[in-house]
Amino acid sequence: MTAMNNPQLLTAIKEARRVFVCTHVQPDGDAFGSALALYEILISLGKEAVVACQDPVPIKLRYLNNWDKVVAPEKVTQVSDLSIAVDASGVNRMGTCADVYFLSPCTVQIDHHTTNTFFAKVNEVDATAAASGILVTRLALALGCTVTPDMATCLYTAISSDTGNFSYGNITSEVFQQMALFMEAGLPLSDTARSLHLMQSKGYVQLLGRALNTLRFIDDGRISGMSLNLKDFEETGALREESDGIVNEGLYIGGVEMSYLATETAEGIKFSLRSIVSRKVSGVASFFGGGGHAQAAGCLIEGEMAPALEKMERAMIKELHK
Ligand SMILES: [Mn+2]
Repeated sequence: MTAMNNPQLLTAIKEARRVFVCTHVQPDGDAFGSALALYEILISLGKEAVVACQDPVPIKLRYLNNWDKVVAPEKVTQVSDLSIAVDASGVNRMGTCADVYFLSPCTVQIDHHTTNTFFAKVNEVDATAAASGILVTRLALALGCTVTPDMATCLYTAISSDTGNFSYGNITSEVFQQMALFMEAGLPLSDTARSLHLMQSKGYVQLLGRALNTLRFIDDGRISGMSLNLKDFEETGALREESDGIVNEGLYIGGVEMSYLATETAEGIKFSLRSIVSRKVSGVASFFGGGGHAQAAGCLIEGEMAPALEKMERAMIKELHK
């Protein structure tokens, strides 16, 4: 199995006494799965560690061990010898964690986004990796850490989240080699898979109902779109994070190659974009100043819903006919 080959990073960890770990805003399974696995690795090595995120841990991910130890960056008062960012492609993705991150004399990052800006002193960036969790597992192997059941649960969550439960085009044999390691470590697979992939909150199902009522097909059904307004959140009491994943429902329809979910926010209309493997939405997202992966990306378009939808649909049609 591949271990991490980055002497600078391994030395930085070995020499550090106290480590600040942070991840990106609007955190997902890869963000917290990777960050909390890293936290446990550092603790097992006898380090002091703190995990921070600008945004709270999504309710869905509160089965991860130590999720309740995650703090907001403004609560971090002590300066660490080392800062490690995971799954954050750029400084802006860290949000308010960036203020604390750069206080440390040494900065490291572990990430797999093609759009990474190499903002740290030591950059462990591998865009061929399906998840940051893959890189954290490689790190655990390089450090000779014993993978515990809790660590395996975090790392499985990271990798399963970013691979669409092992179904996207970014899968390699390494993914399954690591999965074998997690199973040997005692990963409670079916319980974790149920929490991560099958269970939905009431808020999600209520928002899904409202989003489906707006479902529209564009370009002979090759593109699908849905939208949610502020009142959908107000009237259901659903949280913003509970709309995560709704965009996938639009993609899993016969004939659809790309989908979007438009969500009204105070800043403008937020778009989540998805595509099947033979199509790309990363270009559409970056056209509007956003970013992400080839098949899963996002961006914000300022202004009202109707003109934003029009702009997005035009850009998606253009992408489809390239
Ligand atoms: Mn990721």
